[in-house]
Amino acid sequence: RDAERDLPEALADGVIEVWFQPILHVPTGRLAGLEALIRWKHPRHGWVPPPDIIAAAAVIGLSEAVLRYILDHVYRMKLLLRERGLDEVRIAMNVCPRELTQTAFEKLILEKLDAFGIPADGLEIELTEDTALDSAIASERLAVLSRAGVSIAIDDFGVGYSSLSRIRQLRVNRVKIDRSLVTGLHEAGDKRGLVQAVIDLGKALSLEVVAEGVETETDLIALREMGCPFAQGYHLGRPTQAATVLDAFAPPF
Ligand code: G
Ligand code: G
Ligand code: MN
Ligand code: NA
Repeated sequence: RDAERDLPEALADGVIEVWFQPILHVPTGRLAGLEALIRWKHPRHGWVPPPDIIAAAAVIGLSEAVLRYILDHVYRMKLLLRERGLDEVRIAMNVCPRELTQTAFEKLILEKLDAFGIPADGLEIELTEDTALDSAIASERLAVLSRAGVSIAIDDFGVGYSSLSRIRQLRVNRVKIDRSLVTGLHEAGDKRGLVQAVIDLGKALSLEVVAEGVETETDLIALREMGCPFAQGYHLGRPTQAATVLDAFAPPF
């Protein structure tokens, strides 16, 4: 496939970008975090879906190179946030099961945290699927990161396989409620019950809860009433380039 053939050059030329989407603290509306999302606009085929980029990298043996690339962008953004007094804004990056088992990703992450002088709790790992977390090697690697202080989040929570015992075993700090349960929340009674249950679960287990897929003000108001601590979605900010996010949330003074 073209994506595979053109990936090395796209990495070398910096054509691949890392964009960021804001995560807001619901009670105050303040910026609490950013989710890093890889973006590649191929000159002929247009936007390449992120999972295809990750899969292409694995096929041609560039998984580690892509991970390093994303980490460099994430850590550079952390430094920019620090310059603007936003040290407490945590950056989350997505990690899929294959990355967990096939690359020495915990070493890479910790090495680079050190090199950039960034505290481990400034970074979060979003586990995009939990299927491979059965593997001992994946949980051991996550445990290494967790012990170092890196935050662990379960993505797409509520539609996957994550059990409560798994959450404890993996030392999860945060759950992100899947957007299919959140979008249109105000008009659907059943969704509201599920979302409220996760919010309450978070309080009971000291887990941070993020509602994803907040697309309207009415959904945001409903979440605020329900006591949801964090939210993310197009209504609060779309994924954009680093400079755009900084202009919106951390303007120079
Ligand atoms: O950003 P977008 O909506 O196109 O993302 C589609 C999917 O790709 C999401 O599930 C997201 O978690 C995943 N994704 C985005 N960026 C990355 C990345 O850098 N690494 C991994 N493993 N997945 C990513
Ligand atoms: O699977 P994951 O949650 O990592 O997917 C993240 C992707 O979801 C982001 O890259 C973004 O493109 C998409 N996304 C973020 N907010 C919204 C939203 O409010 N609505 C929709 N439809 N997609 C969103
Ligand atoms: Mn995610
Ligand atoms: Na998600």
